[in-house]
Amino acid sequence: MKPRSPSVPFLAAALAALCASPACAAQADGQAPAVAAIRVDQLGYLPGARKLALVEGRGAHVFEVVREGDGQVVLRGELSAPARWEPAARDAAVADLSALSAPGRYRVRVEGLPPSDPFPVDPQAYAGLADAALKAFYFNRAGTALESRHAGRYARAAGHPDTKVRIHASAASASRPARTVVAAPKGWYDAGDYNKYVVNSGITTWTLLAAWEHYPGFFGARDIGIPESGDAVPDLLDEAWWNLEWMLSMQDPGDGGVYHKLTNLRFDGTVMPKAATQARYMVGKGTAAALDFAAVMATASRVYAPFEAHFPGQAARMREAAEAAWQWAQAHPDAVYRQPKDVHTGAYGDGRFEDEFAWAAAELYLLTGKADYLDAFGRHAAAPGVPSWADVGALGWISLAHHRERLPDPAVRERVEAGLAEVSAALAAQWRDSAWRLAMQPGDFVWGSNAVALNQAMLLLQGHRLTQDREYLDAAQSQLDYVLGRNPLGVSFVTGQGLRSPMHVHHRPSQADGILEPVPGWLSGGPNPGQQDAKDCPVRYASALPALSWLDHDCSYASNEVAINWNAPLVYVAAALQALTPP
Ligand code: G3I
Ligand code: 9MR
Repeated sequence: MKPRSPSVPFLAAALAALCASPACAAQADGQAPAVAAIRVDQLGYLPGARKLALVEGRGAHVFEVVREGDGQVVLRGELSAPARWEPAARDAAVADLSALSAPGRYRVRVEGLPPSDPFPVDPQAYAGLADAALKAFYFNRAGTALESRHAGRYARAAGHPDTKVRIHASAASASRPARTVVAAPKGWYDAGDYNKYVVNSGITTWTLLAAWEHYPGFFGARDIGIPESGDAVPDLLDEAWWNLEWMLSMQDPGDGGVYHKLTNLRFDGTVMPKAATQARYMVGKGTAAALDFAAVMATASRVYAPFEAHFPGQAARMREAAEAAWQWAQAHPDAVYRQPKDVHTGAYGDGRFEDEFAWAAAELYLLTGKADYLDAFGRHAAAPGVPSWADVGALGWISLAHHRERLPDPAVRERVEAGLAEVSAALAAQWRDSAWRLAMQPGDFVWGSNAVALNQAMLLLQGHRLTQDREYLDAAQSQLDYVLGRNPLGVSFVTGQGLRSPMHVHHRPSQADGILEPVPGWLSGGPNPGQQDAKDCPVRYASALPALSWLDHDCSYASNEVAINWNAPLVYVAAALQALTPP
């Protein structure tokens, strides 16, 4: 066990003792007293960005921005009228600092409140964040040692070779009966646990490939220090390839079906990968896994085709794999994954497949140009919504919009553009109307809520890319600001990034490696009033309110775990803002 830094409940108690000033107000849920503060993005802002700070409480009318070092006031302005933000039951006013564009370090000051944290204005404000968030995937590579020249003090021995994986009874087929031994090495560990799940890998890998497709100028120039850095391929594609190779081995060559997951029967203890030696199984086969696999392989076949010299034969291999999985899904359109009685790891169970059909159809159309696939998209697609592992419909819309010149006629093109524009406009309206300037609604604070904020940002960015409307970019910026400290907890939710970041994420390597600081670059799941882990936690959450229900304790898998599908939109959004914000 590593020593604990002050956890949220501890801080709350310490702050309660100070709670005599006008800046201090009892919180509506009566549990934790709150000290009002000025909340900023702890990583700062790009010079040309819309820069919003949040001033908690009522009573203040004006703000000023002071330069660190010489104490010069460089900007003065009026605050918006304070309004209630229900997810935290707090009042807040907005300070618009956008006129501040000279690189430097600043603080916001408002009478009656402590000055804000210092924050930079920096033309590279999020480049290091995008690198760290992508490097986190390397740190979660299964089946390989992490060498100190790439992993620094987080170097570790290899674990989970996955060269002898048993077919579980739930996944048995004629050519691969139960207990057959197969190999499926590599891939990324899903999260704080050491299992590998096709459904969650699907949206994750696609989101990284989309980041590359949309912002090649940004990613083409990055060196994140992985073993493949310096080869002829961008690091992002090298990193994603580690997972694609594993995914390919999740397909049953006998019938084209795809195993749902490669897993232990029970979660590992809190140990390093090498010490986690339970038997591994291929569990289940289902429609969601097959279609997510088909969509990712079709996307990857398209994306890796220009790198044929480096990955000979792989684009063709992935195309065949994608079409075989699609065929399997046609024959098994409602194979719901059901967790077998003896399996206790993550379920990623989903009973509705229209979104998976639509997504796979869109990617297969873009790859093959076959009209049947576009017809299938038309039949299955519903209006796009904020993506999550269980709702992948929007991903197909985004790919079609990016490649809209390949759509056969203007009517289809218009439908795709209008669908994305509509959801972006709805999210922008939520952002505009929110006291916290955040599209998040109370119901969005679910398990992995920080990724909901970032997936909303990803959709807003599609609106911006389609219409060039500046408001969508500004709204996406606000979503990232929220994750990086402009939130009522005052925490930058990415390990190692910002002034106060999570120290006790639910992530087995971070818990077991004996190093005080967690593995860097990981997004904490975020506030989740579901508190499904309360029974496993020795300390209580400080608040039940949606935006405050977060625990920086390694017990908290429901609010403070890390996961690949949450980090992928962080990579996407950090890179997008870096690439799209005008200077
Ligand atoms: O489907 C219902 C929906 O109808 C309802 O409105 C909503 C209200 O909260 O709940 C929805 O179900 C939720 C489900 O996710 C789908 O979003 C459950 O409450 C919620 O408990 C469930 O959480 C999932 C969690 O596993 C538990 O199964 C998370 O989304 C998912 O990210 C998380 O994933 C785990 C893996 O299983 C194992 N590896 C770590 C990973 C991250 O924690
Ligand atoms: O460590 C597990 C984490 O990765 C999962 O997201 C979570 C929910 O499925 O479960 C965690 O494992 C816990 C288990 O569900 C209940 N007993 C305690 C385990 C970890 O502390």
